[in-house]
Amino acid sequence: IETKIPAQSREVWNKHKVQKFSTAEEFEEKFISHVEWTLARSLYNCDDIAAYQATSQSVRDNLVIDWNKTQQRQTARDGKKVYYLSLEFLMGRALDNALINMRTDTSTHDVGSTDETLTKGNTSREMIRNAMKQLGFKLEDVLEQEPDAALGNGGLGRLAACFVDSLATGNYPAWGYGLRYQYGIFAQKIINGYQVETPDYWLNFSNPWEIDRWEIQVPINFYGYVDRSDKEKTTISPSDWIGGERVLAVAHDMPIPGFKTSTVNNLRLWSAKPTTEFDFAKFNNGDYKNSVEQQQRAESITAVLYPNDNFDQGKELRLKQQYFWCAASLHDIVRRFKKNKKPWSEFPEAIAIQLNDTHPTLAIVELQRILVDLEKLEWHYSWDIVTKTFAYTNHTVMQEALEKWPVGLLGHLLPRHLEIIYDINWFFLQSVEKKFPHDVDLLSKVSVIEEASQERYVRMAFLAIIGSHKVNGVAELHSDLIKTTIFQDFVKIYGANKFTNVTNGITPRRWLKQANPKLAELISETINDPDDDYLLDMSKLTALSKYAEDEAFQTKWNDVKQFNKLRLADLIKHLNDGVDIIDREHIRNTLFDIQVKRIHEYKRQQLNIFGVIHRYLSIKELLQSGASIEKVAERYPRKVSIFGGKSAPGYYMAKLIIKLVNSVAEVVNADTEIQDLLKVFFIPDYNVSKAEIITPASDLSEHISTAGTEASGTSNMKFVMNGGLIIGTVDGANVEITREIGEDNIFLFGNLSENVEELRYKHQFSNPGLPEGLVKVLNALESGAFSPQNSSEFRPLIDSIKHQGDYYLVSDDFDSYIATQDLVDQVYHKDKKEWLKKSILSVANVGFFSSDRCIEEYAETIWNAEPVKPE
Ligand code: Z16
Repeated sequence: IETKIPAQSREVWNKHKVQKFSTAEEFEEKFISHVEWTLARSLYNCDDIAAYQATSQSVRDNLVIDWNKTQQRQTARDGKKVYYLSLEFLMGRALDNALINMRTDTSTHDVGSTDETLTKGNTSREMIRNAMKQLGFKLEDVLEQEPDAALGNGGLGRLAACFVDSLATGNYPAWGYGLRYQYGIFAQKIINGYQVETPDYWLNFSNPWEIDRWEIQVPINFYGYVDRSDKEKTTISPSDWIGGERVLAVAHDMPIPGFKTSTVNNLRLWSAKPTTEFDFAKFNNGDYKNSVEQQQRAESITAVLYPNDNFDQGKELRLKQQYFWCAASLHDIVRRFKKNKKPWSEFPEAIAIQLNDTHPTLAIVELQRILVDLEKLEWHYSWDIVTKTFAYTNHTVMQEALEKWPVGLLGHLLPRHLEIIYDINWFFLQSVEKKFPHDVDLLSKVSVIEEASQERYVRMAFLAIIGSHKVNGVAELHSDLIKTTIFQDFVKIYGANKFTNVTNGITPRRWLKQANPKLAELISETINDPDDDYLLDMSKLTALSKYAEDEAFQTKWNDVKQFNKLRLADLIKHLNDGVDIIDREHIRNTLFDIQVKRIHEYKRQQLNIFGVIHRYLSIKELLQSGASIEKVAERYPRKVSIFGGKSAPGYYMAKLIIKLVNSVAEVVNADTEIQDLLKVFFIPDYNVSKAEIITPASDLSEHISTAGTEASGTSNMKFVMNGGLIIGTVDGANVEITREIGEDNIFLFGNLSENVEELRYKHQFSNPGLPEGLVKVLNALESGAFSPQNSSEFRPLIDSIKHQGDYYLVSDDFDSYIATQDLVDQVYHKDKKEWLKKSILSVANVGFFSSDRCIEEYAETIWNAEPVKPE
């Protein structure tokens, strides 16, 4: 590797080579120097926040050393590099994760923990815990100071975060590319039962995890026009795209440590800033204010994350974000490639780019533009390089989520790119015409340009398919569905091999070891794996199976669950202004039933809350008929129903569902007659760090989307990994979870995806009569039982079922849902041993859902990339 430093100076550099801290002593020294020098504070004003900053800076110093070495190694080894383009990275907190992944493993097992809630065997984390104690701090309190990096909406963003963890753990030379939003997903407040959004200004305190690369600046252009006035010219040059607006993309890097490896990968996030060339024309005209406003416009590009999950809002600023990020990333990738002076034909052997949904589809167009306009390569030669480089992951079949941009808008913002899109489409349609002559219908169906209405649109998913060599869905059912529905014509054109499945996964480091230290400890002890190697090879968990019916083991297993339920009860009490709604006495015999995810009609939180209302009405009925509370408890044993999740700010129905949950909670929790048989709670501001407390505490979690609508779901995997059972529909990854853990260990219900279309069709003509139980629920709602001030408040929820075709099939699945919930009660309360057996067997067989497996599949079947292992 080249360097500008003269050879004779190297000795000096080597003599003063920086070193990682590896003992408690060395850490303490670092910590104090960061308090004094980096923070300019001292012993006298070092609070928990300062301690968090100093600890993070110290840990980061270690990571940066490995980061540098990793980058040098990966460059020297010259293997295929993988770039994961995602508009969202829902990282959560970094410090605890870094402590777990780092495992300096230098201080040989200095256990000395007084707090048994933490696991042993994790040397570096333990070492730091003890060192912090020496310094006068409690690690757990310090960890709580870190704000979540919430640069994502839900599943898609969290998936990207799990992927970068697994990429580093698997030693893949891989970078993530994204945007450094100043505001992450909004913080959710619940006021009078309604969601209220407040801004998440997460960079309020300096962020110790980012390394600002002010020297890496990429100019990005918008608007203007393509100058074709010179009739002599046969090609277009970048300089022919003139006028318009110019901003700079600045790089910020976050180190991504792998688990039990010194590989530290890079997550590069771009922020927008104005160009340094001051607008002299305006300035000289005395229009200083206007000139400054122009500059501020630049920064607005990376100001805020769009808060929609599974919905395309079609805003110009969003398109601007997408191009800004694609262009900056592509420029960066190409710059690094060119350093090697390889021929362009080798680009696809050197680089794989994965598109996380259609959000980065413009990267395809941008690379084609770079090759054709800048590098002056022939069109088809270029296009061959492009399609060999890219692969596209689809995450949804829902129409309202599929991105399409008005041609006018795209052409206004990116005039040259629209031309290239037209050319791509032209050559594509020619090839289709050749294969299927005179099939005009087919041509219009697969055209990148939709011309159905007055307004013409660019269909981004079609462009992504055409520009990629592989397209994958995220669970088997979903991957089958895209082949038979939204992309069926492309299967006809390209053949079925272009379309493949890679079932999603989650990182067991964060979602087991970090979130559930108690369970991790019990596992490592039971399967005799003191170094937690099972976190790298989850098939080791199958060794738990033989204890599934072992009573002593079941008791320990149950104790862990009890501990985690108490931990959640504490959180809920804290979030409920210190008022405890959960009966601590009976927590062991109270079923924790949890649904936490984005609020969306297709995810059917309304079915869940209708079920809760049904249970409440049934309890009341029994009591009114004279049954004793003990008798009622036999039929409806203790349950706490827990909800959490954000609604898109403009999503009326989702917001109404949140209000309904809170209204039901208010009535049910205040009803002393039912005693503690039923409680309902909505956890405000569900996020990654809350998920780490919530997930381990579930007895049962709900994954009850209308069949065929949830592409995969990933929280289902997290709950199973933490010994929770699932009630779910035959949808997304629930299907493979059933296959892996066994159908005896999951509570499935509801109609199958193959029948959805027909059921929907039927609703349009007749009202087949709603199930009796649901009618009771809707009547109660209509009567204002849960909205005394405004009895028509929940009318739209009722109408969507009764009068608007019940698109999400709540009425069709209602009875089967209630019956299955009854079955859940039966097992949980009448046969706890059976329940525990199911729980243990679930964890024993959850290994498939590690994102390590998932990344390996991408590497082998899509990227053709290999790990670069540290010596
Ligand atoms: C998203 O979170 C998902 C899909 C999508 O098109 C857009 C967003 Cl922001 C989710 C899916 O809904 C979910 O089923 C899946 O598990 C997740 O992406 C990761 O693949």
